[in-house]
Amino acid sequence: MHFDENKPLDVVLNDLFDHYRANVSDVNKITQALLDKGVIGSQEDIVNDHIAFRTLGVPHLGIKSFEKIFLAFGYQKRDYYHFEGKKLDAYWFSPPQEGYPRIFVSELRVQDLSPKAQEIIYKYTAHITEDPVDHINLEHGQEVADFLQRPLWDLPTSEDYKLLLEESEYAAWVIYNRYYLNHYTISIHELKDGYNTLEEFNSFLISIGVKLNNSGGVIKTSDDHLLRQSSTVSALYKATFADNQTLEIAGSYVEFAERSVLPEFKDLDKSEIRATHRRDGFETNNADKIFESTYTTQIKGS
Ligand code: OOG
Ligand code: NI
Repeated sequence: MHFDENKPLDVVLNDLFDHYRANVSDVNKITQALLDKGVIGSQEDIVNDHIAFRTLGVPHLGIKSFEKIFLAFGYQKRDYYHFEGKKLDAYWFSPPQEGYPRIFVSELRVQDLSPKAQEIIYKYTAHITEDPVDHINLEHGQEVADFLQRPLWDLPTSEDYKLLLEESEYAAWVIYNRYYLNHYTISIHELKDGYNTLEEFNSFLISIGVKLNNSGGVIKTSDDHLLRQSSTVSALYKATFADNQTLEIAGSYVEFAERSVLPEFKDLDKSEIRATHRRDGFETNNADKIFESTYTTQIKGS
């Protein structure tokens, strides 16, 4: 994906992707292998199904604050999802026009954590008493892009990080990685024959040595069978903490989505099928397992 840079949203999406690609080696590895095999002619041929962000459910840092950016860019807030065991809430946002990715934003239910975990999260975030987003000019793409790379709170100590990790892997991820882009998602159904089903695409990924999340099975399938998703497992990154300790921790990952044509459009000719004819939105049970792409159980497991 690459946008023309004439709109603030284009600048933001390009900048997010550039930083993400520079950090997550699986992104270039997969793109290069697709180029080498002639599946795509350039990186721009990859259709980005959605991008995802994680937030903390404390005043001024949750979805209600974060969403202002994308609502200003014309995104629409859609369905709500709840993840009881993981103590998360989420919404997805549909793009202002075709060709732009959906956005999935989740939020940690901080009030449901232990007093100790809450105390750690508030230690880093209590100084934020206004929505940080309110202080940026949303008409200025580069300003928004820079904001999304700027830490809003201090680096945690390794001790705080480890305490959070024991109780909520998601909490530990956000306290270190902040609003950093969590993943982008390759639309598998847009690729050419031989690569446009998740079974075929996953064999290709395995053949180039990419490790896949196997929580609940490698392919996560929605109840209506129309949305199928897989994802890589995050690499481990050497991270330096406020106390100068270093730990190997999870970063971002890559996702793959296959959206089938809705039953009412099943008789359309292949050449007539557009994005609007396919299954939209997300699925709680798929998402629940995809979150684990940054969890120690997936990273350390075989
Ligand atoms: C998001 C996990 C859910 C999806 O497409 O359902 C998800 C996350 O790991 O933050 O990406
Ligand atoms: Ni996703």
